[in-house]
Amino acid sequence: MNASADSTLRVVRAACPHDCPDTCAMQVSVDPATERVVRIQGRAEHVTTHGALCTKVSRYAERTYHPERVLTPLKRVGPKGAGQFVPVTWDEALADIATRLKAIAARDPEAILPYSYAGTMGLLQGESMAARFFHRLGASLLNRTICASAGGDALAATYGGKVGMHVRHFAESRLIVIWGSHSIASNLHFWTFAQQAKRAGAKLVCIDPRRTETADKCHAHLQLRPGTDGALALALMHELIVNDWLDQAYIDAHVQADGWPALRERALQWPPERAAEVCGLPVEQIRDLARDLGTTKPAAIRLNYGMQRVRGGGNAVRLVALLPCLTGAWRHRAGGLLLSSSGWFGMVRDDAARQRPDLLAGRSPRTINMSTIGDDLLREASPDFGPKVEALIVYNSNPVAVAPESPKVVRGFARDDLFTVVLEHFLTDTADHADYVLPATTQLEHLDLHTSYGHTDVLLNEPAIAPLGESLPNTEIFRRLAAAMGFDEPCFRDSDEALAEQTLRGAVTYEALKASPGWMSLPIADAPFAEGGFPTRDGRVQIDVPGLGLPDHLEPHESVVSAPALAARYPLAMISPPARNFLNSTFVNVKSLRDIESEPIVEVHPDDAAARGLADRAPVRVFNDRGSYHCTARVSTRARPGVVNGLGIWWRKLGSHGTNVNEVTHQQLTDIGQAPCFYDVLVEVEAAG
Ligand SMILES: Nc1nc2c(c(=O)[nH]1)N[C@H]1C(S)=C(S)[C@@H](COP(=O)(O)OP(=O)(O)OC[C@H]3O[C@@H](n4cnc5c(=O)[nH]c(N)nc54)[C@H](O)[C@@H]3O)O[C@H]1N2
Ligand SMILES: Nc1nc2c(c(=O)[nH]1)N[C@H]1C(S)=C(S)[C@@H](COP(=O)(O)OP(=O)(O)OC[C@H]3O[C@@H](n4cnc5c(=O)[nH]c(N)nc54)[C@H](O)[C@@H]3O)O[C@H]1N2
Ligand SMILES: [Mo]
Repeated sequence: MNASADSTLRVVRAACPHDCPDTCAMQVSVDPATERVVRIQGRAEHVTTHGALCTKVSRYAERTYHPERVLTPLKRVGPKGAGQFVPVTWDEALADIATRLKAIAARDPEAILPYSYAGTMGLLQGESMAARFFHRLGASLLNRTICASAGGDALAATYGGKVGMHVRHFAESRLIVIWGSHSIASNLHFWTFAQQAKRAGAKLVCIDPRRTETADKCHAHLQLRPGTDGALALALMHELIVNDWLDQAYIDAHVQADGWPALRERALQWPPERAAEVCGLPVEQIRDLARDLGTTKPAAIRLNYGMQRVRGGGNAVRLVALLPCLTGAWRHRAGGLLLSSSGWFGMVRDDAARQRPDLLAGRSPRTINMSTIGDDLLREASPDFGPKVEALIVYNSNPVAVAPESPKVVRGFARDDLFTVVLEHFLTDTADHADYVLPATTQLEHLDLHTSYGHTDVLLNEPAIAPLGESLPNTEIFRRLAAAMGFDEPCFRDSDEALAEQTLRGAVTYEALKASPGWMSLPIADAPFAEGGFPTRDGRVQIDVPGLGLPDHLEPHESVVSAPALAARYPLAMISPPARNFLNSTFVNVKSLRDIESEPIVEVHPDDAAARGLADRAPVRVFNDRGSYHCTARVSTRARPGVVNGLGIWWRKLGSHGTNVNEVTHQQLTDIGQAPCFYDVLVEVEAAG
């Protein structure tokens, strides 16, 4: 882009890197006299961004220029976890790391484990050079399940891919069901379209155990018991069937023919009275929602990942995803469902060229599930497990804060016989446990390409400024590590530009993207499934799936129904959705944002607080057999009776008593996708001195 007309500032095309469905198009203004970023704004012409950024990212420069940025390689000098380091040169750090990794790899490369998630969603600074490095090494593979694999795999099992409605068409819906999403906090740019629809007369319904600010602004709020969405979906199907609100022609043409009769029988066992009991909802609310879904056109569901962090999360997503197929809502472009749009990008992404799985050269290393890192770091070698984990290389993630059952994660990271390297911007709880911390660049300092899981545009992020201090892009750190290890394949010398060229193909190439305003849209029909054509083998929506069977409601792992003895000791269900001004554990150390959140809190319903003698704003301890989380009680009807909301995800060291909400979560997995069950937890709360 050219310098803007009214000033001497240099304006650079950028993309928000964060793990959020919105993936905003941004422009970064740099003062050429000082080479400092002075402003970050949303691009007005980008349809979903429409010129607006969230509070967090409009302060991204505060994060980049934060006085506590790690700007040189650091070597640990104190005990693990103490955060005591001295600066070292890149040469010294890389040589020592390579020596340690070579010694382990000579015994067994699978004793080395990468650990990464979506600190940046960038295709280059995520899994590109890093993936090549670990493939060439033959390190253990990581199953990246921590967020979305229950719902994502369930959606793919049903529709054939992670595909759905265009987010912009929600503006034309007459009914919007916001299901397991606090959109104002975590999908703000969808909320804009929902508000447009509301102003045009649409009805908005929220399904969430917490009375969020989003729920406050909807016409109806079904405040169900956590982990009971599958039961609700079955009762909705029951009503669609008995009231003849099905679109039989759509079902006959586009729904798996031998799956529907069996599911129909199952749904007929779920009259609204039964679901009302299981979900803890008034039966009228279920009937009303069924009537709305069955009789309003176009009707759209914004499903989100909040409802799949429970044992039955995968099955529940399958059931919810079937609803718009039974009513034929897909016939209209403003009808249907959106959980994720990430599957559409397969048409332009060449992941094999970017990640080079061929470098495994016939080896098939074991896979470790990132969601059980607490247990897996504490495991000894065994025939089932393979070698003990001896080295861990962490990038784009803060597992000590975000992984479930953190007392075990901390013990694992504190192991003296574990060699840990962390690529980071800051000394997070995880970096504090590293042998080496390597300084990484932020989004303002590196090149990247972005796809999205909430819209269907590919975005370009050009570096606005040079790397601060001695920081380097993840790609360059892995390039240098590869050289230090003696990996001499030419692909380890590919520049970021070359990686960008190799990553895209077909309708969106890097060349074309560079010539664009900063984003390009995928060619996808307005109403993609109006005439069926789901990306399944036969083009039909799948109900009875090999290996999964028919979808059903599953009780949570930890509930009064499934675990009555445990519930007698720990009677409160706990969910831990994000605090609005943090992005998972990112931004907790940005003071202006932390000041808005003020302190770690747990919301407790007035009845539950009274029963325990808890006063509003009193210090409390949230606990179970796994750990104890110290925070402040907010006595509030934002919590449902019997459910407490521990808003996440604080850095342990910035929280109370060095704890956060993952002290009490567990490592049991979901029904589909081997994901964590962060919102399927029993606890007790007591006043703390
Ligand atoms: N501000 C902000 N935005 C974010 C994030 C953030 O940390 N902060 N995180 C980003 C990431 S990584 C993700 S994955 C997405 C997450 O965003 P979402 O997919 O929307 O998921 P959550 O925020 O986990 O939960 C959304 C809502 O689901 C509710 N919920 C909890 N349990 C249940 C249940 O059993 N049933 C139902 N129906 N609802 C339930 C929660 O109370 C919460 O209000 O947001 C992204 N955007
Ligand atoms: N109790 C509870 N726990 C949860 C959740 C919950 O709702 N409740 N949500 C879960 C979900 S949905 C998710 S997605 C996970 C998120 O877990 P993570 O993916 O670990 O996300 P963050 O906590 O944001 O940590 C990302 C880190 O990456 C770093 N980073 C960012 N960009 C770069 C870069 O370019 N290079 C390098 N080297 N580092 C970078 C940031 O500084 C930050 O410390 O947490 C999960 N944990
Ligand atoms: Mo996530």
